[in-house]
Amino acid sequence: MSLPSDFKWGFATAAYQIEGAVNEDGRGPSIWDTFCAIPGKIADGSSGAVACDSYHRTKEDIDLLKSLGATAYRFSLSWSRIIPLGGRNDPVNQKGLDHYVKFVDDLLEAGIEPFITLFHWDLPDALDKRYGGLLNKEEFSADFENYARICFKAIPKCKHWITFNEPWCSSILGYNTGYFAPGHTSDRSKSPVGDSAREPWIVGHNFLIAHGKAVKAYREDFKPTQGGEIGITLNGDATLPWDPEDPADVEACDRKIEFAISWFADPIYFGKYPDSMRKQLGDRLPTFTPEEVALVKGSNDFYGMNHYTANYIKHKKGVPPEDDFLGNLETLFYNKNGDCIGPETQSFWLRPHAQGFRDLLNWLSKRYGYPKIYVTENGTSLKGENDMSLEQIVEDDFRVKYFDDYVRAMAKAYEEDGVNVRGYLAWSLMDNFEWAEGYETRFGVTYVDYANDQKRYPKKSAKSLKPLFDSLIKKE
Ligand code: NCW
Repeated sequence: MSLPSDFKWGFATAAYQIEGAVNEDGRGPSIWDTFCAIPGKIADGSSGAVACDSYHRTKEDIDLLKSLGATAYRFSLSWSRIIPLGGRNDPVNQKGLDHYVKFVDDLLEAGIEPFITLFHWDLPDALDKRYGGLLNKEEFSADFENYARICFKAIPKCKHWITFNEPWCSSILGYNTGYFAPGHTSDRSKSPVGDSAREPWIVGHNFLIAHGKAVKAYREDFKPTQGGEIGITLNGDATLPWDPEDPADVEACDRKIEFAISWFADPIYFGKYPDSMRKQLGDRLPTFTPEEVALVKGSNDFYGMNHYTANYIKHKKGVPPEDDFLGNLETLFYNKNGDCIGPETQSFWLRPHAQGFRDLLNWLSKRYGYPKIYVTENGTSLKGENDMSLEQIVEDDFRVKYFDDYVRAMAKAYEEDGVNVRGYLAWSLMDNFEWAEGYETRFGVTYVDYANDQKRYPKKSAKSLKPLFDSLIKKE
């Protein structure tokens, strides 16, 4: 079992989850600032207003990364720090941009390669209010391209760009279930525009067009001189049939992945949506114009994979409701024989099952022709961690085992299955604002004491990754 000699590994975070300083140096509000202010939306009533205070602690964070041996760090830029009102005719906030330029310089000086995510869910609020934000294809994609160009130009030293993080989450959780910002649901008493049978598919389409435009801009105007690479990060769970003897359940396993991953990846690799989605959604799923196909098809230099969990899949009989987004199936943690997929965590959607990681790496590789893959997120929360003493928290053997199992499954996929995986970023460098779950769920390899000046305490898992990767990465 091994990994290639140029394999990069490290940790990942996102701006709104760690930075805090939401009113400083000219930053404008994002849809998450607005969403957090609505009572009942965040489990503990919190927000990212202070978070880990990373905006003020860049040196401390880089020292931490260095001490853990990381060779790469994935973080996101806050669009509303760089362009507070978001749009292509709105002013650029030089202070916000300079913050990231310096951060990248400091990372490189520490020998850590930056992987920059341009968008990790925190759309400038002004764009949502001005023209409906992600729902407006022409405006959103033009504004995103403009924002991306400003970042490419200002940060030529970054060689790995990710356009969007998990567009599935922004589309489905933001425009169907209402669990994430901007919180649209079908319930028109709660959302004036809410139409969860259509909006998520429109938003997904608009992400693809905006991705295509940013990639085209990068390839034409920046890549020739900067020599970097660009891709998108998609999330998706591994699937196992609830009843392996039932062909309908077996078929539903692929459909589940198609509705999560291929929704975005098929247009990027093949120029069209999956047949299973078209069949169920009909004309509620937008169609690509020939110009859009040309823009989107072939627009990944690498595939960014976020992966956490697996599910047993049971086909549902009958016609699915119009607002179904899973593909007419149920996701379960137990199968027909009562076997459990994996132990509980603090996240209702996450149960470790490392073999699923290897299986999904293979599924993606076969479908998309063995693309270069960066695992841009992988990690776990831990049941009850928030209620433990500090002494117990830092002894996070559960998380150590999670990383050990998952990283070894990935190394097997590379060595034995020919999967072209080239990097791994563990989620997350530190505990942070876990969106609708607030601060109650901790994903960090570093404990953050929010009540005491955001002091950081590396857990056992933080220190477990360097020896693990040292033992797996081939020496030159
Ligand atoms: S919440 C979420 N996550 C976590 C988050 O911290 C990170 O920013 C994201 O990239 C860890 O990785 C991603 N994913 C959303 C999962 C929610 C699933 C809900 C399904 C309901 C149908």
